[in-house]
Amino acid sequence: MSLAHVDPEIAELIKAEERRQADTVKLIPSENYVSRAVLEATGTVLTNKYSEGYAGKRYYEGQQVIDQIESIAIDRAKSLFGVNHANVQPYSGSPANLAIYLAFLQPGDTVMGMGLPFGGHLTHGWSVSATGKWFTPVRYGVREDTGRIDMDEVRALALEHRPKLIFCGGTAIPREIDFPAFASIAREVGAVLAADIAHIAGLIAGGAHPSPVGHADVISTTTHKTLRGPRGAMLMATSDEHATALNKAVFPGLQGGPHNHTTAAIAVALKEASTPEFSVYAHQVVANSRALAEELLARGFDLVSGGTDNHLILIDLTSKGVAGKPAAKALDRAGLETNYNTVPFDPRKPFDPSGIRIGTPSVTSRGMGEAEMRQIGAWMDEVVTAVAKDDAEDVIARVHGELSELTARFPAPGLA
Ligand code: DSN
Repeated sequence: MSLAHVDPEIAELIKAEERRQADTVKLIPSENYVSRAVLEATGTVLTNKYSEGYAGKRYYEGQQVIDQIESIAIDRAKSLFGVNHANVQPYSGSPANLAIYLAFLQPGDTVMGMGLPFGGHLTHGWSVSATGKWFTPVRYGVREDTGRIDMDEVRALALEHRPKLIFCGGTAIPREIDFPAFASIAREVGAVLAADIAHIAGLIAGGAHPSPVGHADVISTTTHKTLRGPRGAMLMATSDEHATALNKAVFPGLQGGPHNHTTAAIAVALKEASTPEFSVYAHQVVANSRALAEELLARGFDLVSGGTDNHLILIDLTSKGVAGKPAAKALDRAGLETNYNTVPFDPRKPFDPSGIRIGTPSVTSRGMGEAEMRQIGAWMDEVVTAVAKDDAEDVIARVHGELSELTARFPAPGLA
């Protein structure tokens, strides 16, 4: 029986979310629209199957098909990113990063990562995360004058604290990551270097950002951001030794049965990401991000680091006289979906910070280009300026109306 028949309430809510996603200009930089093919693979009978272990060495029978699917996903990951080993089983980014700790550290060992308020991730040793509670965290940030990572500071901290593991990458970094510089520091102090490329995996796959391969010892990524796959993650390595440690950490160290429906959808997404069209997409994501940043700068917005090299823009709204949360809420009501976000050296609290974080993966998946980015920048300015004057209702209603014409012109992939 169909979903609509068995559970009309949930079926209707899923339809409502489809409509919401279609009618919204999605600017959250960690989100995207997957293709119809990825969606199809996700909703399959593969969800019925247990397959703890790895291809050829499972703890359940009936793996004739699952082994093939997982092997195809692994081969595609290896070929796309140019690595010798890939594990496609991590349930998502945080479990993938936890596996890195289990593979290479003992409780209490020192980990160095970018502080959360500067653009790092919770799992890079932030205090509220298990990684900050069970390990000894050391944090680097960005320079207050440039908004960029200071590699001299990273090196000095590494020499002082001798971490066993160093993370580079994060969740709110608008600039290119200098993988060779991180690798040189990690080698100097004998640390494992983990590149968390969750945000930029699609840009790397498409040749629009330098790759950490040849520099980082291990690479972790989610599969659902710029890579445009299902919600899932992968771990990659070049050396056999690192790969063996990661595999043991994922299973049996942290996880049970892999989510085979997700593995199949990851395989499909990796196939899509190896096409010339995806490379064009990845470069357009960056071109759109730059165009949007230019429009915002021209309209007096204060961008952390002064701009962007990738898919992401971090805006400090202090100079506009409004905090991140009311701005994000007003923008959402106008149909512009963003997330409020801490900015470096933010005097405000994380749940009511000074900034918003935006990005162009989703709007680029809809086929929008630089002209549309300039229009989006103009709408953002109108809404934020009106919120600052506490007089936003008419502007929100007007922008929402104008924006409907844009979303109708650029249908979202995967949606009806
Ligand atoms: N929650 C993700 C993001 O939005 O960047 C990171 O895990």
